[in-house]
Amino acid sequence: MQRIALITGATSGIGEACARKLASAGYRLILTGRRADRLENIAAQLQSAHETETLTLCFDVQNREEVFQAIESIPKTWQNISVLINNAGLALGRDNFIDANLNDWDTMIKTNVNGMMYVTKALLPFLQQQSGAHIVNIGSIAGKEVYENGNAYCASKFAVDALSKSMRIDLLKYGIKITVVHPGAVETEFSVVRYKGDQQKADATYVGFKPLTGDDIADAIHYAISLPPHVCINDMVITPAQQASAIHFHKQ
Ligand code: NDP
Ligand code: 8X3
Repeated sequence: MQRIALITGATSGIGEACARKLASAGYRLILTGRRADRLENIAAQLQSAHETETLTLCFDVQNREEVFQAIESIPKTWQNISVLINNAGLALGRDNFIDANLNDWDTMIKTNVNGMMYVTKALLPFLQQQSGAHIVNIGSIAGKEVYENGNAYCASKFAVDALSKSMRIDLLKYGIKITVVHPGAVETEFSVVRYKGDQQKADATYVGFKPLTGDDIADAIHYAISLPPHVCINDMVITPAQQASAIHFHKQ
């Protein structure tokens, strides 16, 4: 039987790459994000490339009611979800604590932390029914090390790390595997969002080294969710070969 995976933040970057990877591996996909047009485009592309069956759900992970309504609306034929990829997330700004914008802080915490918790909580009744269910959370190297001006983004990703450990313990008796993936620099729309549309600043992030791509992360996730039932990768930190920590790069 085809496995069903639900991917949050499938409209771009790592989430979209996961959708393409899992489509090529024969999954049925529930794709979520706020941009409905992008979801429909990607679904159409996957249908024509791999005959992938998709269900698209448009909601904001920050909004508890929207999350629960969307997930409760999943039709019966789509409820056998065995993989959840909690990927939706963002950074906003890179400001000193003293200058930081409070709305940016709220949005990061509400998206990266509350959003991940709401989606997971809403989906657990479905995941619990599946043997070998697997939750993959996208953390960050910023959730392993704090860097200057990283403040709330780092805190949100440290929370993803802590929640992943907590889920692994609480969900152990339900046989649900938890893997957390902590990428270093991946070239996606992440920096354009972080710098609020300043493309020059975004591009500068990746100058002098070869960043990861969404596909690199999707390949690692596919590996983790394809392992035999008795094997669980708990934690993966994946950086470009030219990156050794959140701030150490060998640029050329
Ligand atoms: P992108 O900006 O390319 O993609 C982010 C995705 O998250 C989009 O699909 C976006 O969809 C979705 N999203 C953001 N906010 C919300 C929301 N409120 N509700 C629903 N969906 C939302 O960035 P990446 O692919 O790089 O980021 C994916 C994850 O990887 C994030 O959690 C990020 O923190 C993490 N990460 C990224 C790294 C990088 O260097 N790129 C490194 C380490 C971690 P839409 O706008 O349509 O809602
Ligand atoms: C994204 C990586 O180092 O810009 O999570 O915070 S970093």
